[in-house]
Amino acid sequence: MKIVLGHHAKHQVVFVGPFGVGKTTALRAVSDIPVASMETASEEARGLGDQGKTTTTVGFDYGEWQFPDGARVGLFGVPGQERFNAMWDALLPQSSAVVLWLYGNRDNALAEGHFWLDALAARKAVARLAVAVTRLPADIPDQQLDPYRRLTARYHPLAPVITADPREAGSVMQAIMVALSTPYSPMQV
Ligand SMILES: Nc1nc2c(ncn2[C@@H]2O[C@H](COP(=O)(O)OP(=O)(O)OP(=O)(O)O)[C@@H](O)[C@H]2O)c(=O)[nH]1
Ligand SMILES: [Mg+2]
Repeated sequence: MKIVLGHHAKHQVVFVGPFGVGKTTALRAVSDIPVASMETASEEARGLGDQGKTTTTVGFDYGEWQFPDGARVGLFGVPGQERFNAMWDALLPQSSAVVLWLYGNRDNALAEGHFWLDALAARKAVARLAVAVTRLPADIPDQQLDPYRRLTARYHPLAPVITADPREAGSVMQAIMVALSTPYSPMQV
């Protein structure tokens, strides 16, 4: 039996963002290997999913996807709940890129964005970043993303902000590709 220690993916993309936004869903939508998830039942999660989310990530999710140039991409999903932030410390410093998933339909969405961008900047980890805003209609006027763009630019002047649906593979692939092709910029605190 061939024993492989560690993963062999060339890039490592980490999905971060608030509780229940869709990090695990997004990873499952695109992974071409069975996803390993460390989840547990959660009563608090129940109100968050459209189909009744009943679990929350307490460790991390791992999946893989193949970039169009053939390179393997390792995908990690971290817990959205801050009490499990040891996983953020473990995974962010070695990431090649980060996709920050945010809610597009919550009053506190920008405050959540602020919190997460601070968390990324504090770990000085991010070379490449994309922000993916969920739960918005596909035909939304582009300028509705401007508040997210202004916020993001304060931390990473080159990071793109897009709309994406974590349930749609094409949408998640786009978010990953955009994150990996963002020019390098250290996060500004
Ligand atoms: N209506 C709607 N539901 C969505 C959308 N994106 C995700 N969901 C649902 O929201 C839930 C997200 O759950 P998870 O993928 O477990 O979220 P998570 O970010 O991994 O959560 P934690 O790991 O607990 O922080 C799922 O039930 C998805 O089906 C969206 O764009 N629209
Ligand atoms: Mg999760």
